Amino acid sequence: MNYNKILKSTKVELNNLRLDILNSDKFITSKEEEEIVKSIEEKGYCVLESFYPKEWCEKAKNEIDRLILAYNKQIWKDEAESDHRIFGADRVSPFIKNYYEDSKLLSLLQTYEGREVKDGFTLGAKLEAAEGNKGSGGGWHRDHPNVKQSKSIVYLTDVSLENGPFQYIEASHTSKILYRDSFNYKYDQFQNRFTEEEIQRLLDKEPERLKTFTASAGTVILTDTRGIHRGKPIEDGFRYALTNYLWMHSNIPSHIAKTLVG
Ligand SMILES: O=C(O)CCC(=O)C(=O)O
Repeated sequence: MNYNKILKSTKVELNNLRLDILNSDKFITSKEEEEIVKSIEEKGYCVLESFYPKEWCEKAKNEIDRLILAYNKQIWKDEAESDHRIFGADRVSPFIKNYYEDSKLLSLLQTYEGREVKDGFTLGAKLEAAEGNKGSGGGWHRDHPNVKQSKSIVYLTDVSLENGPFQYIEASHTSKILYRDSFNYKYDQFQNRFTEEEIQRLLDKEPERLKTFTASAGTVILTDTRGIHRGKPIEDGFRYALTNYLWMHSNIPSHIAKTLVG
């Protein structure tokens, strides 16, 4: 057993708890916001339908296409050449910067984390159906085993079961459930990548915890990607999305900062 890791993780957990208690209603301005934050706390996500209009989505989608050409050498692609990622699209597109700065989304996620945003960026991504793709994010994973990671994802195109929807294992972001699941389904509590078989073990017993977010363009998903998630492998067509990655407890880690365009 790695006692150092456990000690460090316990400290982080206690600090999370302290911030949750101290700041639970710091940025809340309405009952509606309270309900949204509660949903993220309990389930790990909240869906905001028709958050942006279709014309806005079309413009943002065109911006992604423009950036893919303009920053061709700097965009990240997976092995199957399905996932095209512009890390830091907000740095090179004023239109996308408006999404990064959306005050309502920022306020909700700040409230959820109990502190203010320190650093972050917008990922602009185009997914295309391609043989052997693993889906957005490269399969089931959590971004961190013991630190919250707030993200807001907006679909810019309609997303059906075939277009690589975001998927989430409900409530897998809370410490209590994380420890319970790792005991019940025999994986390490610090593990952040999961095989299909490991996830299937959980889903065989608790199939209702698999959430698949099919939705129309303009839908926003607020989520804590400390929970287990992935983009379902894309079978048909394409999916365009913008994702805000927010850090409240540190700056953007250096290995990610290196990938930002511009
Ligand atoms: O875009 C998605 O559906 C999921 C992306 C993801 O899991 C990631 O980038 O960590």
